[in-house]
Amino acid sequence: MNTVTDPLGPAAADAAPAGIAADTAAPAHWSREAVLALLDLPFADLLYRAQTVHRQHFDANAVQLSQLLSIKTGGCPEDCGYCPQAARYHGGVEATPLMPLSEVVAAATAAREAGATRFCMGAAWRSPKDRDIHQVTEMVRAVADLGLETCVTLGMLRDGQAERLKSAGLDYYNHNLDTAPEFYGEVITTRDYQDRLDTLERVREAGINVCCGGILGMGESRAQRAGLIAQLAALDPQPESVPINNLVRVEGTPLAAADPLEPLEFVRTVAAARITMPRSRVRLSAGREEMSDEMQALCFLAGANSVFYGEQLLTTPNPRAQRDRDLFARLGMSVDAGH
Ligand code: SAM
Ligand code: DTB
Ligand code: SF4
Repeated sequence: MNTVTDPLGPAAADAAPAGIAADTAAPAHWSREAVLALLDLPFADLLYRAQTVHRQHFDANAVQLSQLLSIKTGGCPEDCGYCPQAARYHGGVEATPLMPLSEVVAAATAAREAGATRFCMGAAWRSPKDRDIHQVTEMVRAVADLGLETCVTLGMLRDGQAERLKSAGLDYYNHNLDTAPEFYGEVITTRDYQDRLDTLERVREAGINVCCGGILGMGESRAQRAGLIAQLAALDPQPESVPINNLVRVEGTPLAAADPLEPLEFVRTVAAARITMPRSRVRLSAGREEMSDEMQALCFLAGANSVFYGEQLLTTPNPRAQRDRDLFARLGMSVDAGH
């Protein structure tokens, strides 16, 4: 089978490395074992396969840019072990009330001018109150009026709240599964996996696009990374956006001293996300500030085709826009409008 001389050329889609099924033979349902078998592949075989799948569904040289804004910061009652916004830890984040609409519009306007196409507003809530939803719907309308795609991440939703967001024109709701089910309780105890799945179901039923991913580098095993990817790929329909975060280790949080994930292991997991969710936007998310340009380039080769853009994530730093633009130029990548 290994007769293709240019593995990234157009013929690549016709051939797969020896012993690996072509994409057309990919299982409709990805078991955790099947995902683990991907993660266990020789690195070049895994990346070849991810890049092949990527090219079947996307322009491999284009990246979509989403910009984050924390509209309500800190003071959160939850105990997510990674999060600087949990009130019970001392993550150095000052709690602020919900941001006024005018400041949100100013930030979204600046994001659009810098080249972002999606604007994602995050709130440090366990779940929003109905009056919070009212204020967020005004933000969604105003951001949509600027011609940006809209995304919010507000925590768990109750019946009817997703519908109100949809009516305001919301395009995406971000709600992460974060890790494998059996590792979840090691990181978060104030809600369970089923709570997350229930909110995802409400979002889906309201007709909003789903943005759902996880965090790597929290001390999970490779098998547990496979468990996360298998859970994400089993969502039916699959999430339109899949953010893959590398843990930002924030002083004061329980995970501040977690061992950093080996960079190639992160790249492998991005490749597994691409192969198992071929039509999803796979977003290289938190943790880019500490990644080398070379590691990011490998993530794009593995099928990542979106990033969080702008110098701030929610409360922690992100690469400056100019560094990103320089990197995209060096890689010959263009910015695409996304979908
Ligand atoms: N409070 C809402 C919730 O948890 O669903 C929305 C905001 S929350 C900050 C959004 C996501 O950010 C979390 O689900 C988690 O995946 C990610 N996140 C938070 N802190 C992080 C960190 N230190 N490193 C990487 N990702 C992080
Ligand atoms: C996602 O998966 N990552 C983003 C977004 N969705 C909301 C958040 C990353 C937060 C990183 C830590 C911080 O800046 O507070
Ligand atoms: Fe609260 Fe969300 Fe942070 Fe968890 S991740 S502590 S729910 S803001």
